[in-house]
Parts: sequence; C-alpha cells; structure tokens
Amino acid sequence: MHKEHVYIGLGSNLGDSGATLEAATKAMGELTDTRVLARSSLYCSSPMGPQDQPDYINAVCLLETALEPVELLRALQNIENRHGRERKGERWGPRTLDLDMLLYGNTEMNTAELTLPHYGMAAREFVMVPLFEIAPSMIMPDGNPIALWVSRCNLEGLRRITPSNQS
Ligand code: PH2
Ligand code: MG
Ligand code: MG
Repeated sequence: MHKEHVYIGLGSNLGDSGATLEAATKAMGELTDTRVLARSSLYCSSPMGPQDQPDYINAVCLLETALEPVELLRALQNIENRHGRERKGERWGPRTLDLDMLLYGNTEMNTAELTLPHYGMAAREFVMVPLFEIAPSMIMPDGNPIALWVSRCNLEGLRRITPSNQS
C-alpha cells in the first residue's frame, strides 16, 4: 500500500486546549491506514489575527497515511467537528480545534478546498518551530533548509510548554 508522510499543524484557543490536542492526535492515529509517527511539544503562542482572543496552544505532528489528500482533509474536518468546532466565518477567529494540513509528501495542489503546501506556514512561528522540532533537517519546498525558514520567523510570543509547567 502506498503511504505518504503528512505534517499536520494543530491549534486550539478555546476550552481545555492541551487535552483537545492530545485527543486530536489520538484520533488521527485511529484513522484508516494512518499512524502518528511523531508529535512536537505543545507551544503557547500569541494570537495571529484579532488580538481580542485567548492565546493559542499549537503543535505539529507527522502522520504516515494511505488516505488521499481530500480524504484526509475530510477526516480532519470530522475530528474538528467532533471537538465542537464552529465555523462562524470570522477570519483567524478563536476555535476549539484547528487541524491544518501543512505538507502532504511533495504534493502541490491548489483547489478551493485545499492548498498544498499550506500557503501561510512560512511566516507562522507557531507552525515552523514545532515543525523544526520534529523535522530539524527537512528541506523545504523552495529548496532551503527548514532552519533558514525558522530564522526568518518572529519568535516573540511563542514559548514551549515544558512538562514542569504543563498541568
Ligand atoms: N490560528 C488561527 C488564527 N490565529 N494564532 C496562533 N498563535 N496560532 C494559531 O494556530 C492560529 C492563530 C486560525 O487558524
Ligand atoms: Mg489554521
Ligand atoms: Mg484550519
């Protein structure tokens, strides 16, 4: 069976975000023909977008899956919905769970539903730092090492949640 490596960005800023990200990781590992190969630490990050919302908890995980991109997208949306995700249409508004497909192997696609690689990942420290933690030697789609992408991010407002300050 053909399988691809897929990186997923996880985020939450409503409810018990740490527990939600743990549950979402477990749920992704239970999808058909899918395994979780790695997951980063949890990070606390200042909100991108509207500032009148709580800080986010973010992480990145690596899946190995036989699901096609759109099948996986639907499965991720299903997990978001099961965790109380409401789609109010406010851009970059607060949410109980957000699962964003960042990289699906080397696949490039651009449809109304799904753009791969994720269009905004390069500038988002809350994506790039956890991704770097689990894939420190990755070569990015533009041919540059991930370390260069990370070095271009503004790391202010991002902190890794260490086991000692995790509840
Ligand atoms: N997600 C958003 C909007 N803003 N800010 C941070 N720090 N982390 C996120 O995951 C995030 C955000 C919408 O997807
Ligand atoms: Mg998002
Ligand atoms: Mg999303």
